[in-house]
Amino acid sequence: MNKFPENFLWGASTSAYQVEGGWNMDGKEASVQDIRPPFPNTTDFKVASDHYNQFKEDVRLFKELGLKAYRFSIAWTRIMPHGKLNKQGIDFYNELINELIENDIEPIPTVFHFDLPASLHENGGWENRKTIDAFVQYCQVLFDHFGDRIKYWQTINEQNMLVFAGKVLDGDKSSWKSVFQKNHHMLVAQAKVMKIYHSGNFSGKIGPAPNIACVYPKSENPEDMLAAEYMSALRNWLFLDAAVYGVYNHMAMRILKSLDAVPIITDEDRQVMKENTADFIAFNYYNSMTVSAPETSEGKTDRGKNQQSAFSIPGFFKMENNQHLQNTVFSKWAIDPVGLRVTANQIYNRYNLPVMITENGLGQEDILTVEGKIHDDYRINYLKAHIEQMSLAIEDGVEFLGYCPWSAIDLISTHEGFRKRYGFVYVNRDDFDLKDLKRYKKDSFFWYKNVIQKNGLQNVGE
Ligand code: BGP
Repeated sequence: MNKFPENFLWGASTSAYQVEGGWNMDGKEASVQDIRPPFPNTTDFKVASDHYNQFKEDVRLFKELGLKAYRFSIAWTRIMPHGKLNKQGIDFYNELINELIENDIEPIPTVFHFDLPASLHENGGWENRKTIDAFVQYCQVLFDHFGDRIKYWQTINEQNMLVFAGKVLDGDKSSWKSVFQKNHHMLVAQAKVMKIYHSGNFSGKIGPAPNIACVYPKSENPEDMLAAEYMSALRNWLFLDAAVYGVYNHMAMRILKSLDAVPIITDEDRQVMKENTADFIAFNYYNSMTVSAPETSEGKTDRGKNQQSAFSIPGFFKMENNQHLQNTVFSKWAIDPVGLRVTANQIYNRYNLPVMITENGLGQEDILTVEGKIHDDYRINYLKAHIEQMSLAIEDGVEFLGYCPWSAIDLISTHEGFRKRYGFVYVNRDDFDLKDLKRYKKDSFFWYKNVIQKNGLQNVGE
């Protein structure tokens, strides 16, 4: 059980708005996350884990954990507040990147993770084509300032979930028609950014970071299989086919037609997408989906409840529970480590590009004992089972670059507050009491450190 390449990037993940805090410090503009009301019984993102102020201490902990990579996101609102370059924003990420490199940790940035600048949002956000230009301009600044040190860039985090679960992720409740137009603009923006990256003098790779989940048919009924293929086309392949082949997936397009949601696509858009494609695929994996064929093509369509929940499209597929799988405590997401192996193989089959897992993890409430310990064996079990399946996928032949579970340190969940924790490092605060924000190492910290040291699970002794 030790099938990991020598240079495998054992890492961990965060995103800017969920971990940094400092929401209006040093010239930062508010993002959509800062201006929306918090969910009931949760906190806002204004302080988060205070990583903006404590990043040096955090990187020291990441070093102690043995991380070979740290996947984080850059806040657009720090770099280009109101469209103007902000030196303090550049300085912050320069310092973070340099600190990581000095500690032998590969910095793996995502350029956009759910935190659109409020000023762009007020001008129509992604529905406005001008946001494409703003994004390209912002990314050019990133490449110019950090491109000399970055080997792996990710464009947009979970673009597919912004489409299907926007209500929860960035407050977007718009119609299918409008959301697929936004989606199209993001795809064009991504292609343009890959273009400027590839035409610059950079030696790194760039790729998308969608949330990909294999979809099972509820039964062996061929109609259920067809339903699963439709959901996969819409939820998964639409986004990766666009990023890797530069085209719209035909089955997804069939669904968009039936939803009256086909976007306006210009000839120039088609060309830029076709000519500028990804070098590798980062993907987030938390769970799998199960669907059946709907009895009727009538009924209400709804965008997903949250990013890991299934959804139904009348006439194409209907969400189902999978009786073979257990669910997480929060949100009842199906826990499916084998699904990770299936998903990784499906991606590699279709695209034949190296892959990296940029999120995978278990959100649960943790208890800090009086001795300052956190016994999170549930998290260890979850991660261990997924790492096992990843090693089997590598044995199958999938070219894996790395694994960055969510999350390096406790941070705020997208919609379930601070009490839903994912980190290897505990942050001492609650939803409404900031306490001392002190860091504690969880049991999973010591366990993962051992996995990294051994380059896999062999001899770890669990
Ligand atoms: C992914 C997002 C992350 C993260 C994670 C866990 O979809 O990319 O930002 O939050 O899900 O989800 P949650 O925070 O809802 O528990």
